[in-house]
Amino acid sequence: MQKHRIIIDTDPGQDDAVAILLALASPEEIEVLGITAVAGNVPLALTQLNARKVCELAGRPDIKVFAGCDRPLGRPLVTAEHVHGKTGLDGPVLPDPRMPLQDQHAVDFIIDTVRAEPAGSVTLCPLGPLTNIAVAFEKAPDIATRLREIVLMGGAYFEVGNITPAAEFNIHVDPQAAKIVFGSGVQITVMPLDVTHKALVTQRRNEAFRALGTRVGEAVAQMTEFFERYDKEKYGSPGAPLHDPCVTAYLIRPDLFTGRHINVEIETQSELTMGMTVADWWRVTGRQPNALFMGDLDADGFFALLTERLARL
Ligand SMILES: [Ca+2]
Repeated sequence: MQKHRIIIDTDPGQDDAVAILLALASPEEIEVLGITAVAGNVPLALTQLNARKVCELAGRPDIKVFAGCDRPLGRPLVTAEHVHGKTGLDGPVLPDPRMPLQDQHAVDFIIDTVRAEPAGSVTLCPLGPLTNIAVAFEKAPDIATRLREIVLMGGAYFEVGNITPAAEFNIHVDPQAAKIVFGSGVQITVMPLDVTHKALVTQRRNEAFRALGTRVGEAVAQMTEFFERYDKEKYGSPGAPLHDPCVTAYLIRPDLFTGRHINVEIETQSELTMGMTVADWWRVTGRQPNALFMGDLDADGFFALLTERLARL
């Protein structure tokens, strides 16, 4: 398999943190070219800080972290402290990072990197609202054809929504950006709630993180314990859904996931359904497929991979 050379675009977020840790623990399959932060779960000042805390937790202060857009394209920022806590990374107490934030804007880093690397070699992995990616496409339309692919967490079909009855958080926060990305012509793989709500940290899976006996294992156990309170109460589920790690796990073990190549359009007009991913799962329209929309995963295989990889850090 050709190694994935990725830019992680993120709004940490406990599940973002685990996604980043999984990528940094998997150098055979994944090379992280940089991490770009965006406003989402919490404001940008916290997401860029949290991204650096996670790199240091992984023992990788050499990773370059960039701050990007601090608000969606055409709407006020919606955040999710009710899920992630005040810091966005509540649970473990992680020290303030000593590694610097890069001076360059995240959008310019994305553009420069995609232009500088060989065509077809860079994959974007958005784990938050798609603002940075859309702004990069608007500013530099040439980069879309140079990407290998985009693998993102966002949207829902059968699970419909989590931030509103009709929309998933990442897409709802910046639907205009999502529309640009889904219309970009780039090969897109989507990890919607339909998949991520099956990646649940049960008691047994949480204990496996803690049993690693490492600082990373303990931190991930504490993050998922904090994160699960919300979903347990809301859905009555047995634990926290690890949304974003589905993206990085897919790069390592695509065989754990199944989905359909279908058309996905983004609702940007209706306030009632703003940010809904209108996914043509049953192929009832003649619209051209533009995304590999995942529907299922092997949850036990996913957690076995995650635990095995986190043990390396
Ligand atoms: Ca996220």
